[in-house]
Formats: sequence, structure tokens, C-alpha cells
Amino acid sequence: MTAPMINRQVLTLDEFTIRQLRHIPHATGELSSLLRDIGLAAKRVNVEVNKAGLVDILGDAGAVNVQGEDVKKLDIYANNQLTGVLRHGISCAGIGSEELNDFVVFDDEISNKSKYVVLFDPLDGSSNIDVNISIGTIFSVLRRVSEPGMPCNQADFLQCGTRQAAAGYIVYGSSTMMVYATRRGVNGFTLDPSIGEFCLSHPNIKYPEDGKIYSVNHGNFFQYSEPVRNYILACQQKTAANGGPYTERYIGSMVADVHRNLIKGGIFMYPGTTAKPEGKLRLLYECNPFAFIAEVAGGKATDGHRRILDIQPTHLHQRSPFFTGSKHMMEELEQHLQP
Ligand code: P6P
Repeated sequence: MTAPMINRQVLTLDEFTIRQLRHIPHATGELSSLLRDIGLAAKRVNVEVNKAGLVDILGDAGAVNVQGEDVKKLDIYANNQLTGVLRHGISCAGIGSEELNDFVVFDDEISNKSKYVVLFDPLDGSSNIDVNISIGTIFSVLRRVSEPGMPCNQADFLQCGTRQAAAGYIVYGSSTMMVYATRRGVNGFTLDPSIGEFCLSHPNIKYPEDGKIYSVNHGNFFQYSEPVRNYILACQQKTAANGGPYTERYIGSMVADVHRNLIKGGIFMYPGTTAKPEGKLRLLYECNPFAFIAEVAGGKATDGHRRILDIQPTHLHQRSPFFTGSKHMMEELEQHLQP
């Protein structure tokens, strides 16, 4: 009798992160544990995001819903879930959040011994919830520079993006996916609601070197610099004869736009404008994570002049113009932007 065929088990996030330890000598498992903590918070946020449309029935944020629970703004809820799992884990000494004015030092015996700090945008694009458009959580994991055993401090958070140990995002869309990068690669996990686990669905994601999708807010077109306008016009003039035709896709939710381009190939742009020369997107917990992911996946990310990961931050919520995408599309953009 032949042995029963055993279906190849799909790896869960927990199994995958534990297996990664085999490739890293002397690994303490702290980073794997931290990524699993973020996955736990994402599952809890996912539950609330999926029923967000019911808030109108259950009562707006600040109200008390039919279950007698305080209905919190989803951004605050997501912030609290991420802060909670990281504070109670063993791998994080403190956090910085888009929702909080200053960074938070956990300052307890276990946290002070941790090797990492985490920055995140707990629910980016949350204004899109009301119209049922995909939104996301974005996170950046930095190795501390301060002395383990002591509380973390500002220097731990204001580091170049090259110091990231990991970075990733969760996209709450038609399915809920967690995608994260370490130096070993970019991997995507899709939440299987039937078992409540993130399962490896997109192993070893690579940016297609070319693409035909460009993502930018055309409403700001006449506020962009002339080189940026010229690149956008070049995108519109692409034909089959010169690598086109291109398609413009812009959801207005960074995680959804960049995720689509990462999978299909494309370029995402949030340039500086005359009104906002530094652009809108935050360096530490929006640009840096996606820049890290882009470079590990074979793409590129700049502020129009400099590699995003080389920018030395000066304050927690600083903004940066942001361009990221397929290698060859970014190189064509850079030709337009060269002084
Ligand atoms: P605009 C959402 O508010 C967000 O921060 C990003 O997710 C998104 O890419 C950007 O703003 C959209 O901004 O000015 O084009 O509406």
C-alpha cells in the first residue's frame, strides 16, 4: 500500500519566521518574535477594519455601541493594538507612531534589554475606510544604537533607513496580507480566516524590472516641478513602440498603490509641491519601510535626488518627497530629474 500523499503544508507566519532562524547563526529569535507580535496585532485590527462599515450602525467613534463598548477611532485602535503587543513582547524597547507626538520608551526590565525599536503608521489611508477602499499598516524595525539594558532614546529612532532590520506592511483589502522584508528577502503572507493564520502566499517577492503602471495624484500636476511634470507627460506619451502604453492607477492609499506596483511592476510618486515642498509622506514610517522593501526586492526608492535609505532623519514626523518602483522606470525618472 502506497503511503498517503501528505499535502504540502502551507507555512504560517510563525513557522516561516522560526525556520528563518536556521539560516542565521547566533540568532536570538527576537526579530522573529517581534514580527509574530506585529502579525497578532494585524489580525486584531483586521477584525475591526472588516466591520468598520457597521460603525454607523454601531455608533461613531467616541460613541458607545450596542454592545456597550466605547467605539474608538480605528487609527487609535490600531495604534493601541500595535503598542500593546510590542510593549508586552520581548523584542522592542520602544515605539514611534504616526498617531503620537513623541516616541514612547517602554522602560521596563525586559523591554530595556531588547535589541529593536519599531516605528509605524498604524492605519494609513484611514479616511478611505468610509468608502470601503483598501487601507494599511506600515512598520519599520530599527536596531538600537543605545546600550541594551538602558531605556531607548531619541537616537534609536532618528536613524537612516539603512539601519532597518526589517520593514513591512499589512494591506486590508480584498484579502488581508502581511508583506515584510529582511535582508534575506521579501515575503508575503495572506490571512486565512478559517484558521486565523497568515500563510505564506507570495514567497521571495521581486519587483518586476519594468512596468506600465504609474501612480501619482494628477490633481497636483501644476504644483509639481517641471522635471516631474515632464516625466508624467512622458508616461502619458508612451506607446507600444517605446515600452508603453502606460496605465495610470492611483487609489490614494499608499499601501494599496505600492503593493499593486510591487506585484505587477510600476512606479509610485508623491513629489513635493509648491504648497508642500517636502511632500506629504513621512520619512521614518512610510518612506523608509517601503524603500527598504523596494531595494531588497530589486527596485529603487528616492526623494527625487537622494536614496531614501541614506537620508539622516532630524525629527520623528519629518516628511519627504517619495518615488519608488521598478528599477528601469525609476532610472527613466532619474534621467528626467537629473539637474
Ligand atoms: P493625496 C493617505 O492619506 C496618504 O497618506 C497615503 O496613503 C496616500 O498615498 C496619500 O496620503 C494620498 O494623498 O494628497 O494624493 O490624497
